[in-house]
Amino acid sequence: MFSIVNYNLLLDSLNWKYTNRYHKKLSPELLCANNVFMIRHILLINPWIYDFAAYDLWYKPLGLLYLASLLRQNGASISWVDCLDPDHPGMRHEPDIRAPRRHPSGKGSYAEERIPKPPPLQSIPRHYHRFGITPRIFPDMMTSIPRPDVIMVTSMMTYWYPGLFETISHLKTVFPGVPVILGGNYVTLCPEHAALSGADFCLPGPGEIFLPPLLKDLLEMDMPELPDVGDLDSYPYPAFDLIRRRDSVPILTSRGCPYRCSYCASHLLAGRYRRRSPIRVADEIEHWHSRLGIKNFSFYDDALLANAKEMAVPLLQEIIRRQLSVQFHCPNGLHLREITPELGALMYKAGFRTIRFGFESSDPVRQKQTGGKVSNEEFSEAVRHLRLAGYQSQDIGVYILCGLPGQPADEIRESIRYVRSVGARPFLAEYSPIPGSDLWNEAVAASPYPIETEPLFHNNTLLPCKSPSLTEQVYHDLKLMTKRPSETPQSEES
Ligand code: B12
Ligand code: SF4
Repeated sequence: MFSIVNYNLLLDSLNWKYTNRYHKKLSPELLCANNVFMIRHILLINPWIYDFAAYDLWYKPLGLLYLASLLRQNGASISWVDCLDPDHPGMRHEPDIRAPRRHPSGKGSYAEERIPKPPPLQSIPRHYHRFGITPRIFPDMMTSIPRPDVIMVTSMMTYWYPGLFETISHLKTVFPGVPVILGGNYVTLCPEHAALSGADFCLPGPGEIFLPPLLKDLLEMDMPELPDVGDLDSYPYPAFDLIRRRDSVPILTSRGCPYRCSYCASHLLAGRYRRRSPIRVADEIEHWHSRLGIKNFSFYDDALLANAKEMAVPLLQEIIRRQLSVQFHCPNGLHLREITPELGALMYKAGFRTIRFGFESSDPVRQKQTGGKVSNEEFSEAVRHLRLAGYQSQDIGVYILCGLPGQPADEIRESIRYVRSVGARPFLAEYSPIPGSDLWNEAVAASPYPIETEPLFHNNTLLPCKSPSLTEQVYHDLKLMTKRPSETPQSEES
């Protein structure tokens, strides 16, 4: 049997920190009692978001849905609770909560309720909300769920942890004694803080690697049917049948990222960069399209267009060849450097509707410091190709980082001007400091907030590392500047 001690060694060797408050309480009786049941019943939970603002940009808890498939593949029975569910029938009995407004493409608002700010955020002059279902309907939802053998909770943004803690506290009331395993990005990025969550196990890193030995230890559950983490084609499709609202499906063609930008934590999250076969990705898209009638897909890749000849180009050719009438959305920044006339045309023809690119800054020094993803020349070339392919300026969204440590407001202003002059549409991406990223120490030094000990201050709404020149008023003006109608690119002026 894989013991807890070996398990700790495995995690240590991979540099992922692990906390376990539960194993001390495990008794042989508990293990025996659990052994009586051959089918393990596992409850999976997507927790609430607590934040100043939140908007659903084609968001689905993809990691947890992948884990659901793997657990099913190994004989577990799954119950699913999504605290963000915009269509939960119980919410009809909550007349004071406005129904979420949804867009047919799959984005939209969540139900929301104003709640008191956590003490560290008291001085921030903004309202704070819980997004998703109300806790009032939570106990009722749970009555239809048989007592699980184990509960698994996912996490995303580090600064969303209050919603997570609340979820775990409710679970502990409804199902006392059932072990709760917490995983996901927050746990990987803030393992020490996650130990305060009330979960019995905090498991960083990809669940498919670390869950099987834990479930073996905890429940004597064997998971012989596991994917090869080096071969993404061996993964089953995520369990989308568990999701009530099937208006869009997120797709991952790869895990990890071949780049290393200074402000990003990708290298800590998904391991080494690896890709699926483009034909298998097209098969998955066709599967959801024909099985569930899905027309809208969002890509969650860190670097969808990297090595385009090996993934994006053959994938889009295949989508076009199969005549799939679908639309794609890329709220996560794409790589401008990869855009050729051929790729731009394929994206347009295959149905790429929401396109956002990571540009970050027009300042060449900043470009170099942050990772050298794209130069100004490459950027204007890429925009030219996209416009020739049929995209209008308004369609070509370009992220500009705002609030980096030591970044003067003038640099952001100049970047907005530059993006508009080239014929694209600027979007501000407010910087969120991420533990473990190369920029972290600089962020800690620049921030007036204790970002090392309090993840609430990673919230990009606070612009937690902004330089003194980026005042409230200046930020407001910059935001307005991004909203002006787009300009004709200089090259097209007669
Ligand atoms: C898709 C995505 C988005 C989407 C959708 C998010 C949304 N809320 O609507 C969009 C583009 C909108 C977005 C926006 C932003 N994002 Co974002 N995003 C991602 C991204 C690329 C992918 C997440 C994902 O689904 N991955 C794929 C699945 C398979 O992985 P997973 O969920 O992590 O699951 C695996 C493990 O975590 C684990 N696991 C998961 N659950 C569980 C549960 C248990 C029990 C166990 C054991 C294991 C486990 O196993 C799973 C399978 O391997 C991540 C980067 C990344 N690589 O994770 C950034 C990331 C989460 N985003 C980040 C940031 C900075 C942002 C923005 C602030 C950017 C900005 N400046 O505007 C905004 C904030 C928006 C907001 N308030 O919602 C940061 C995190 C910041 C933080 N402090 O936490 C990340 C990590 C990227 C980075 N730069 O490093 N984002
Ligand atoms: S910002 Fe994007 S390109 Fe840069 S390392 Fe992160 S995921 Fe990769």
